[in-house]
Amino acid sequence: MAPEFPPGAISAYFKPNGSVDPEDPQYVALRQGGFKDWKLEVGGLVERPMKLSLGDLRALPSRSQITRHDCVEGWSCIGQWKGVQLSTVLTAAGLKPQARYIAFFCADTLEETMDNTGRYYETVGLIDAFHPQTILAYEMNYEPLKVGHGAPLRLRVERQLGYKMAKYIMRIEAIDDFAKISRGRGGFWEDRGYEWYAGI
Ligand SMILES: Nc1nc2c(c(=O)[nH]1)N[C@H]1C(S)=C(S)[C@@H](COP(=O)(O)O)O[C@H]1N2
Ligand SMILES: [Mo]
Repeated sequence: MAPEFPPGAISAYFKPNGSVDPEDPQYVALRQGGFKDWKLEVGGLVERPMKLSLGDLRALPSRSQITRHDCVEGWSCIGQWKGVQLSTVLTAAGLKPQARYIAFFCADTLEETMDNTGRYYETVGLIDAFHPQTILAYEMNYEPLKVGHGAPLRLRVERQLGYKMAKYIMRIEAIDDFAKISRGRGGFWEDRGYEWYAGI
């Protein structure tokens, strides 16, 4: 387990990093509607593909944790996060036996590229996906997740570096291989040289 902290340890300021206000028109429309029409798509190598609203996610059992976020750039902040354990959603969807990774596809484009690989995405292995502290967070510091931190839903993978924790999640897919996604190294920053396994 990653260390957890008491409420008094929560950082007064938590730095928003990377994308902080996605411009994708579909995302902008959902944000303007207070994310009422947003739905998390769960698909790929699953028995029961699903679409879950924020209300659906909030109705599932939740986990709250106060943890330290470490960015590869060299800064850290402690925050409270609440959400649904990823394992709960994956168990509901039912992974097919070929599934080896979970991919997260995000609403934001960090870089305009010739080959359209600027969209943020991430992948984690099944051990991290089913870890008890791996949650799909809709709350931060006891408030609904703000846009700067990935509203309406972002991943927390507490034993890894910040870039694994995809913000603005639109779709989750169970996959057998990430070689065919984008530039093939398992994440936006991995495609630009960072390690796929970002364990702390
Ligand atoms: N979709 C998306 N997720 C992302 C990023 C991003 O730019 N876009 N940046 C990553 C990086 S490098 C870090 S450190 C954290 C920052 O989370 P924060 O904005 O809540 O501090 O989000 C990660 N997840
Ligand atoms: Mo980061």
